[in-house]
Amino acid sequence: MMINGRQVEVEQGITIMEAAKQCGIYIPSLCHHPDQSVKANCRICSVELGGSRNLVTACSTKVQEGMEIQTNTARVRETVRTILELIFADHPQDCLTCIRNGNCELRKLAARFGISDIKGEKVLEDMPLDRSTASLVRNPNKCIKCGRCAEVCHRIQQVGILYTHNRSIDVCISPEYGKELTDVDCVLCGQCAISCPVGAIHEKDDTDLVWRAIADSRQHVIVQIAPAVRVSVAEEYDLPAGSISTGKMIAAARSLGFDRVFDTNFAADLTIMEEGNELLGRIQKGGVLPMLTSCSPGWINYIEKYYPELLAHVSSCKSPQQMFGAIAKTYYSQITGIPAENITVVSIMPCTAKKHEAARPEMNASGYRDVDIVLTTREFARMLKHDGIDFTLLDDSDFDSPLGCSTGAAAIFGASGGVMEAALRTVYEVVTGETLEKLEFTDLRGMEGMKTASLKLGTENVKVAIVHGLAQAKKVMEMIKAGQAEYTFIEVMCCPGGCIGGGGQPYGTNHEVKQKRMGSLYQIDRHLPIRKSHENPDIKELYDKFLGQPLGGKSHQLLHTKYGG
Ligand code: HC1
Repeated sequence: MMINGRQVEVEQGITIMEAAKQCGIYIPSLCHHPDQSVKANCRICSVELGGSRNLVTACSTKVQEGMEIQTNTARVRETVRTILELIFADHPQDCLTCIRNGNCELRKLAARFGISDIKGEKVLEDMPLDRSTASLVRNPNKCIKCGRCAEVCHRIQQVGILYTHNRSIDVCISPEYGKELTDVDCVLCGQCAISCPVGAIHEKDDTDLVWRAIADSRQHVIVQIAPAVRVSVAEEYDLPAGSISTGKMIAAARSLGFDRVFDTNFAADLTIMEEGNELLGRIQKGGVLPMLTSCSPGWINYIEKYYPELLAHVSSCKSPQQMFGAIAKTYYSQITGIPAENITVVSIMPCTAKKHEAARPEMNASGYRDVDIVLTTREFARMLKHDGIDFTLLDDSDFDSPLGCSTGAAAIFGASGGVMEAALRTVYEVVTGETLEKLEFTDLRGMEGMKTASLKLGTENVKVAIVHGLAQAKKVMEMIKAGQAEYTFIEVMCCPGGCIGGGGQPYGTNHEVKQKRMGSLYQIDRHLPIRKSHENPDIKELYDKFLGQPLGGKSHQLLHTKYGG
C-alpha cells in the first residue's frame, strides 16, 4: 500500500491509524484512546483514499492491499480544521485559566492546525459545574463528547455511572438524569479524568491549600509520597515513561518548602505487619475468608456501594496513606515534641479516590485528621512548574527519618500483585520460621486481569488471587457470593495495573506506559538492601517504642477501621 506517496509494507488487519504510526506518521484524534475500543466519534482522524477520493476515519478503517492513503492533502487539512472550529464554537475559550492549560489535547490540535479564528456562531451554554465530591470536578461546558470517559466507566471499570444522552447536537455525557457524582454510585477512581482529552472532568485542585499550609509559620508541614509516584512524575517533564526519579522527586518536594519529606512506603511496610498478622489470625481462628485487601480507596468505595454484604471479607487495616497520617499525628508528634494540631500531613498520590479517603470522618483516631491534604501526581507537578522548578536538573535527595525508611516489599505496592507479594514475603517467614530464599513471586506479576498462585505455608496450602480494575473485581465478588472463590487471600486494586495506572497519574497513561512503570517498581525492589517489611528497622523501632505489637491495642485504635460503618 501507499501512504503519502510512499510504498510501505504493513501487517494485514490493522487500522490505517496503526499503519501510519508504524510508518512514523501521526494521525490526530480526540476520541481515540489506545486502551479503548474504536469509536470514530470525532472524525479528526479523517484521511483521503486515492482513487475514490473518499474521506474515511483512520481509527476505524482497516488497511487493504493496494490502498493509497493521503493524510496531508488540502482536503484533509480543511476537513480537520472545520471539525476543530465546530468543536471550538461549542467550547469555552478560557484556555489560559483552564486546568488543562499546557496539556489539553484540543488546544494542541488547534496549534497544530493553525486555528487562529473561531468562525461560526458560538453555541455555548452555561451549565453548572459538579463540585459535589472531594475528588473530582466535572465541567460539562468543556465536554467535547468524545466518549472516552463513558467508555472507561462502562467497559473497563464496569461501574457505568457516566452515560451518553441524546443525539446529534444535543448529545451530552453525564450521570443519569443530570445528577451530581455524589448522588450516583461513583467510586471516584478518576479513570474518567485521566481519559479526558480536555478539562471536562479533572481532579479537585487542592494545591492552594498546600501553598497556604507551607506559608503558615505555625504549621509543621510534612509530605508523604506514594510508591507509584516515583516512577511516573518524571513523565511530566517529558522524561521516558517509567523513569525512576525517587531522588529528584524528594528534592523537588523539599524545594517546594515542605518541612520534612517522608515515604508512604514506610507505612506500606507497617500495613504488611498489620495485614499479614490479621490474615494469620483469620486462618488460625477460623475468621472470614477469603480476606480482601483494603488499601485501594476506589475499591473500598466500590465494595461499600455494590457488595456491602461482603464487607466482612475486607481487612480492617487502614491504607498506608491513612496509617502514615495516624502515626505522624501521634508517634512523630511525640518524638519531635510538635503538637499534632500543628502538624499538617500532605500526601502525594497517583489516585483521586485518596482525596475522598482522607476526608472520611472516621479517619481521625488520633483526635485529628490522619491526612489533611491529598494531591495527585498531576497537582504535584503543577506546583513544581508554578514554582519554576526544573525537575530534570535537581540533585538527588533522600527521605527524612524516621518515617522515610522502607523496603523493596513496600516499593512494589504500586503495581498490581505487589501488596500480595509483599505480604507473602512476611507471612511465609513468620509462619515457617524459615528464610524465604526466592523473594520474587513471578506468578503474581504482570498486567493479566486475574492472577493466582498457591503456596505452602507450614502445613497449610494457601491459594491467593490478584485482580485489578473493577471489571475484574466484580468477577471475583460474584465468585465469592457463589461460594466458588477457593482463595485465602485476594488483592484487589481499583485501577487497571494498580496505582501505577491511578486516575491522578500524568496524562498519556496507557497500557504500554503502565508496563514500563511496573517494571521500574520491580527494579527498585531488586536494588534495595532490605526487601521484607518485617526487617525494616524503623518499623521494628516503631513497635518497640510505641505500638507494642501488631494488632495490639494501640494498633487497633490508630491503624484499623471499620469499612461500610
Ligand atoms: Fe497506592 Fe497504597 S499502593 S493504594 O496504589 O497501598 O494511591 O502508589 O499510596 O495508601 O503504599 C495509591 C500507590 C498508595 C496506599 C501504598
